[in-house]
Amino acid sequence: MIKLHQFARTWGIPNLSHFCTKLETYLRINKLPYTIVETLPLKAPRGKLPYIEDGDQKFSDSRVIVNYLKATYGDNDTALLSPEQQGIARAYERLLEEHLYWASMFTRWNYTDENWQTNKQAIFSGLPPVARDLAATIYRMKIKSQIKGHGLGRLTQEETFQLGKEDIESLANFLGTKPYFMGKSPTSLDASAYGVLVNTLGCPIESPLKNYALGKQNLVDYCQRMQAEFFPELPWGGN
Ligand SMILES: N[C@@H](CCC(=O)N[C@@H](CS)C(=O)NCC(=O)O)C(=O)O
Repeated sequence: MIKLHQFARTWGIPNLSHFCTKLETYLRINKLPYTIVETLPLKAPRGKLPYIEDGDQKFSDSRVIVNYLKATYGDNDTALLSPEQQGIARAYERLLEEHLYWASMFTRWNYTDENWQTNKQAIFSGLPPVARDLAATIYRMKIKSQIKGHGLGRLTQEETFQLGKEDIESLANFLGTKPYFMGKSPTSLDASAYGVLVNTLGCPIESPLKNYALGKQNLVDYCQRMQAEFFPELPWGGN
């Protein structure tokens, strides 16, 4: 059976990591059995979570993992979507994972002290006190430098939130009244979308980005529906 290595559950959502939530949602949408191994990124093959073990093989990076799972266990997206729709889905996946994700990371690692404490507690509380503070300080420096490396971290807060809000508006407009992002059936875009959106509007990290997303009722309803359908054991807390 597939072993999914990811952060421990917290905040009443599948995972505090956008990408761990994405991958677990993908597994559930596609009814692929798995077990969870709770861990931290230090132990991951590329230093990032999630990663999986399948038999004696290890795969890391959710995009590489999803490609492997599609090639090995079947690709519902290709069956459900035209080439044009596949192109649109890919573009939105990248918007979520390569842009909105970084604005969301900014709110956790480099915005208010309150958010930082919430984030730190959720990720590092399992470690002994000295190791916890040291690991948190080192990781904070590392992630801040990643956000800067991406480019978003070089903008002002106002500019960062404005760009994140543009992503959210585009997502809300594209979803419209559809049940899933690509129509009547869930696809891998929904795994990405729910992973990033629930980690923006459904977690206890406060910011103008969260407030803006909470103002898009179709996105809130979507996250609630996705969680009820694929994670029925996690009642919606709406943090
Ligand atoms: N592109 C990767 C991104 C994974 C990622 O950034 N994971 C974060 C948690 S959300 C992580 O483990 N970060 C630790 C680090 O960068 O040191 C994927 O799709 O899996």
